[in-house]
Amino acid sequence: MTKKNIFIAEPETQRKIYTNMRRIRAFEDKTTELFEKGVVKGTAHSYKGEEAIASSVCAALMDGDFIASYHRGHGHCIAKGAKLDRMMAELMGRQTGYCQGLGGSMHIANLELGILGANGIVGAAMPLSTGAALATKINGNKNVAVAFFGDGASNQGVFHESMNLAAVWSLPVIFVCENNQYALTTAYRDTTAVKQISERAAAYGIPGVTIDGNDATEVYLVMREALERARAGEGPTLIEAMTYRWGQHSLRANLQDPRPQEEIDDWLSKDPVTRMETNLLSDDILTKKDIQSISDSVDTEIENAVKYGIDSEQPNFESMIDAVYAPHNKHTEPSSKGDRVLSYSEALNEALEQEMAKDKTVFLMGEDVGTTGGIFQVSKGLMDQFGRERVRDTPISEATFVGCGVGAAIAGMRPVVEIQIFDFVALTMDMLVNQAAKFRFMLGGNPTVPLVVRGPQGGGIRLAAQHSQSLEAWFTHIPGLVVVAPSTAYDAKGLLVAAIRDNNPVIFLEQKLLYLNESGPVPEELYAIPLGKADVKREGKDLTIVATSGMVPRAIGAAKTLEKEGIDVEVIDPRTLHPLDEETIINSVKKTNRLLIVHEACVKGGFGAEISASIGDKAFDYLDAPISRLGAPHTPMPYNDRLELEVIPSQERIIAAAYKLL
Ligand SMILES: Cc1ncc(C[n+]2csc(CCOP(=O)(O)OP(=O)(O)O)c2C)c(N)n1
Ligand SMILES: [Mg+2]
Repeated sequence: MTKKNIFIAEPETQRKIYTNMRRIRAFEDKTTELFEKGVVKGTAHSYKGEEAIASSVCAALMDGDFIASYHRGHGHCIAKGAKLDRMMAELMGRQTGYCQGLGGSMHIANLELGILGANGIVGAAMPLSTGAALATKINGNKNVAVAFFGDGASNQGVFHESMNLAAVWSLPVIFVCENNQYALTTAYRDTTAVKQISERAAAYGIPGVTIDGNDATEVYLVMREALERARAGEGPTLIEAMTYRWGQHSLRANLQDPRPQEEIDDWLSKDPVTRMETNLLSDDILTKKDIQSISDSVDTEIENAVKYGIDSEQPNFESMIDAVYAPHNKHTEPSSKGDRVLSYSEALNEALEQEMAKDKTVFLMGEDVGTTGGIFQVSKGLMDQFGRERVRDTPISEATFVGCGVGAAIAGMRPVVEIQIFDFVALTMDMLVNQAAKFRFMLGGNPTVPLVVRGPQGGGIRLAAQHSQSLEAWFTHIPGLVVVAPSTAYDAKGLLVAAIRDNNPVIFLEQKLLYLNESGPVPEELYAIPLGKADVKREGKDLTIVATSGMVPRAIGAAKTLEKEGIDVEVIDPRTLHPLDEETIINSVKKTNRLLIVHEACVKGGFGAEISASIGDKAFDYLDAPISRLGAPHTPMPYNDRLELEVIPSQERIIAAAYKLL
């Protein structure tokens, strides 16, 4: 792409850009002052010196376009339309702030303004914007998404993965790298092999351009050209805007600033605000009087914003708790399961098919899910039925295609993303733990992230240590995530439908042996099972076994054997691990007075510890024996089949553990 100077920004647009630059500058100056006085706490990253980029990029956008921002995000938020009073209130941690005091400076954003969050995780804006761009593409509207990020972020894997994904799918996303030449204290020349970051675009077959980020007009014109391409369906552009931050990395500045004074002085002389002002005066777009009146109005706005923040209420504990999860839908189960039998995979497939037919916002992506239906065939036939737009084979880049799912969910879709084998989730933990789980909370409790991330976990088919883990405990520990693990075909369908309809990110875990061995009655009708409702798979009065996922059929098998010995076992499948139906377990323990918990994951730090502690707290008086846990020893999954059988709890070991309690 060439720098095209044939368009001239409309005077109105230039005035708007200039005014926003002044508002950002004044906001940053005031924030620094308030930080030094201890009124703004924690940390904040000043955008002073970089104002031209946000102001011009956002001035080129239209209604419905998205941006994603990062830790240096005040300027992006202001340029995208935020009010300074609610921003100040947020920086002061107040209830009236854009994030109700839950986000603060690093996360200041507002979804109603089309801001997909401001990220404290360097580089995360890129997959999120790519996802929002995918949402606009699937919806067929002409909106775009912009990712703002620094030079440091361009060394993250998600930078490369996002450019590749956006390029292969021709997504309307614009990557705006604000190259202020330092990442904290490290110069980009020392971390970046190419001379200019824009050169990297060539590797993904997209246009890349380096521009003067302190020249507001140039930023605007180049952005407009990139937008034209994006809106015409021609895909992403990488814009590298060279700039400089005037202050230290953050207001908390606890590291020495390594930048040479001559370099700082040189860049101070390239002040983007003064340059724009000079241009507007010489082009007769603004008079000195206009500039004075802009100054006066910005001063008043800042003064009012500070007063608004100081006068605002502190947030309260209850509204903080409400911000963690969107309310779950209420569902009722069918009165009868009928007599049509489906396998576990077929039941999941039917859930996807019926929800996709019913709701146009549901779409699928993952490795090999389209052409072949995934390695366990869960999405078999769905690409033929719903087309390539809604069933997408992804590159092997978990961090980015899951992040793309998060971005699409924030932007209004209901993505279902498959992790081919759940061990690979380790590559995308940031997107689940720091992004999906925290987005609603950090933005003050209004946005929703209706995302399902599903796939096979566990052992039993000799795939060894990196393809066999049971990782549910990782996710139950994270506030903001729902964790579901169905054990029957009936539950698989009803819970997947509930997961898709839920407004929270759901981790949906399918034990591999269940695909192969489980089948059972599944109603043809579309139904959803309430999240947080356990199922008593078998009633009994002598002992309660709480079993999860692949352990449920084994626990039922053990119960049948014990029945022959006159021992009456109740088997409970929680079905959802968060929210957990403690009540059903407590009621059972009140009846049987004995509790055995069985899961496939390692016992140590496993989810059984949580159930055990909770029942110990709430039903201790009803227990006639210590609570017992059965799971894997503290070892990765071995390849050898005899050893694999020893690691995964068998029916025989469940029986032995039951006898110990009786
Ligand atoms: C994944 C991650 N690694 C490290 C950090 C700590 N950190 C915060 S900002 C920063 C430098 C980022 O540099 P750059 O992307 O160039 O943005 P800039 O601060 O210069 O605007 C670092 C290392 C982080 N927040 N997230
Ligand atoms: Mg930087």
